[in-house]
Amino acid sequence: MLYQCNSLFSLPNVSKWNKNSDIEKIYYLISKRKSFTIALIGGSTHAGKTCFMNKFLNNNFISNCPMSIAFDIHKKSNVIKKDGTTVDLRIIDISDSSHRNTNWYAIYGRFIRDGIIFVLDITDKHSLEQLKKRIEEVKKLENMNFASIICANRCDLIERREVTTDELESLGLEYNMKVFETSAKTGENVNNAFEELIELIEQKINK
Ligand SMILES: Nc1nc2c(ncn2[C@@H]2O[C@H](COP(=O)(O)OP(=O)(O)OP(=O)(O)O)[C@@H](O)[C@H]2O)c(=O)[nH]1
Ligand SMILES: [Mg+2]
Repeated sequence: MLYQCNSLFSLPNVSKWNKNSDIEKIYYLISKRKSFTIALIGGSTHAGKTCFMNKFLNNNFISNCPMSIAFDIHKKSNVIKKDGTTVDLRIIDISDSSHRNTNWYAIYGRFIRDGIIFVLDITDKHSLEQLKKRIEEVKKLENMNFASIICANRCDLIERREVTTDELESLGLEYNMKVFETSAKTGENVNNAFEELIELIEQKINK
């Protein structure tokens, strides 16, 4: 039983355990277990949010991904952080169609907890403009204490690129966010983006 728990929770410092009973050890592990909720918000339909998330979760690419409806919630346990410890993630994939409801935040805002990945489509200029609007909407929230990054997705489609590196740099500066050029197809920067966001969330929490 305890052996199973060790492997499930994989906490590094076992010397700190209360040695009274196995049950206490299990409670200790559970209390130390971290879980973050991350929302994916896009600048346009087909920006690649679902594919991006799927690459991170399952390391595969869906070439004919159906358009999302409303939202999906996915979970990934024991994600290894830069420091070698682990965290559980809940990822909320909010479909682009959700934003057509002008009151989208009232519906989906409660899902936005610890972090946001704003995703734009590098092959569509409109996606950049639209993403700025989304960021502005989120910024208006009274309790905007989320860590956030921007992912400029579809960077493998070099010949179709409409958003330049300079525009991405200005976007990052304007909103004070790190920008990653990502590809849900090749996997470029997908894990790096999640790793970075986890680190930013922890920095906010420990402030
Ligand atoms: N080449 C390439 N194609 C991608 C990439 N990401 C997504 N796609 C393609 O774009 C299509 C749409 O991607 P989705 O992940 O469904 O887009 P979405 O942002 O979830 O769209 P909504 O669900 O409508 O909000 C997919 O069918 C993929 O084929 C990428 O990084 N590179
Ligand atoms: Mg989707």
